[in-house]
Amino acid sequence: DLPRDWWKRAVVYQVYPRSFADSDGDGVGDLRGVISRLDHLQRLGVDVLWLGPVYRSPQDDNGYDISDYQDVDPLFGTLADLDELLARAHDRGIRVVMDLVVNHTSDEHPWFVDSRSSRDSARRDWYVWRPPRPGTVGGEPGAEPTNWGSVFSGSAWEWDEATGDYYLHLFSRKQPDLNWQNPEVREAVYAMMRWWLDRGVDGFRMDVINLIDKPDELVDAEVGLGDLWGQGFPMIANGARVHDHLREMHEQVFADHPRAFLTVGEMPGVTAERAALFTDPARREVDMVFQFEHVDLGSGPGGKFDRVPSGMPHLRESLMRWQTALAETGWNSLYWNNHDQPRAVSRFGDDDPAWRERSAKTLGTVLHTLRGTPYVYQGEELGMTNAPVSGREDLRDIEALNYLDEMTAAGSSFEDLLPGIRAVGRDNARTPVQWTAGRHAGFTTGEPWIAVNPDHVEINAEAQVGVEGSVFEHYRRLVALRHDDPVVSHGSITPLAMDHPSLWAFEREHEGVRLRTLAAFTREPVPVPAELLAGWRQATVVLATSDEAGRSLLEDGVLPGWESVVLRL
Ligand code: TEU
Repeated sequence: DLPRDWWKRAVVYQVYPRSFADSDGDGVGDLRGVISRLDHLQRLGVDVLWLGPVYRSPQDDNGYDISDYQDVDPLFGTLADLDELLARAHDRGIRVVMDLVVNHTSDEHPWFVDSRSSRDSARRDWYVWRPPRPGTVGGEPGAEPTNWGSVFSGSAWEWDEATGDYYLHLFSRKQPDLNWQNPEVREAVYAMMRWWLDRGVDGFRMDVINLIDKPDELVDAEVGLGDLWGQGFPMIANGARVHDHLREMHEQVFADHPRAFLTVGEMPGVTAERAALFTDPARREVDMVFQFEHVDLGSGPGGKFDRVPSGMPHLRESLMRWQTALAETGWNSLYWNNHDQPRAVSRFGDDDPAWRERSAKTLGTVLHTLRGTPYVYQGEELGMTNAPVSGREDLRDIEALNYLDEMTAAGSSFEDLLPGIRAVGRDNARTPVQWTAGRHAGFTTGEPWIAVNPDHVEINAEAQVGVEGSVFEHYRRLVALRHDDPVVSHGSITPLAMDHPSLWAFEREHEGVRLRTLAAFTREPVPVPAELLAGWRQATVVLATSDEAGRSLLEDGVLPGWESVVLRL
């Protein structure tokens, strides 16, 4: 029998199926590919596999546009393959959490097809329909019910000529937003969730779940300087009724179930104060949330592709504030990257070949010794880097492609837009997992749907698994440490030296056991302030990025560049 909060000792591994492993040579990763690589996850020691969307989908947004919640897309395999994945993962003690994408469906989902068929459709109210702005002609520019832009460029409203109304789509026009105020919608979603739990699924990662509460009145948003559209997102995110819906979902889906689950809500724009409410166990909403504060650092006034400088102190300030805010009530999820974010080592570390391994390991050290449940995104455990994008033809992601088209139409040049795309484009993390140094990195025998990173000849699983000193072996130790040492899973957290420009340090404590993490976020050796080592010279080195780093810290009080050490007293 699992304790309800079993995930406090767990590490989650995120699989983005399209880019993980291809079993049939069509160039797209699939479920049998995932099954064939379960050894890798077991070797790493992770407890949970979060499987990105494999449901039936037109793939407008790589499966985040679902046309059948209760079937597998042929691109990825069959329901029988999924059942087998569940069984094989469970055999190895790995639980499986599925993506739950219910803020929106595909426009090809039968619910939407029905909804758009007529104003009198029984499902008309399942989506967010509005008439053209008063005094305008529907379908013409400016007639949209509000001035909101979609996350993927263009208006957030699509004109439906047949019925004369607009429907809301915060993401692509093939991702119409569901109306969660309609109880039938909620019932249908809960029934679908129960169906998956009965099939053996161990929980859900809930896509943009804090966007489900649309205000009753939708009004124009302020348009930023140089922006083409108003920002509807902040007007919608984190509505008060999200709490009600999540509580109802918990009651209807999870509460009376004999098994224990993991639920994590993806919540752009959530504050630490609200997250403490969402994750307060007494409120029975979700176990943890994915917050966006630390990955939104570096976004300028023009949005995510408009980059402004942001260094380690910013990142540390943000994450440590979240550590403190959720110290008493609630729980943090911890992540450096995922399928929407650039690669951790390229963004927060230093992917120059001379520093790549050290900084990748140091990022792992910090994340995995913080308080919360760590998530490893596929390839992060190998220190995979950003994709080398040089032309439009290298891109696959709807967000980047639409943005390029919209901005170039408005007069920007491709060359001016490229640095932003290179820095934070989502394709960075979507290149295939690098299994070997061989052809297409061992990902597929066919032509991959997106180019394999040429650095696979250096960075790949074969070169690292079981090899002392590799990024993989370091991650393996970090995962084991969380399982073995209650101070890592349950200890309190105290930030240290918060004004230091390049040293990230903190202490954990549990039942008299103390752990200190010291990490250098720079190429230069970092002399550690004496007070941080006072009383710690006799400490045990639990883990370090190299033997030399541990020795240098305890004997000379210096951390070599980009190295990190975890001490125990
Ligand atoms: O992402 C939600 C989200 O708001 C952002 O991460 C967004 O995708 C983008 O990166 C903003 O620049 C989730 C999924 O993780 C993402 O893959 C989907 O495209 C999106 O929802 C829609 O379902």
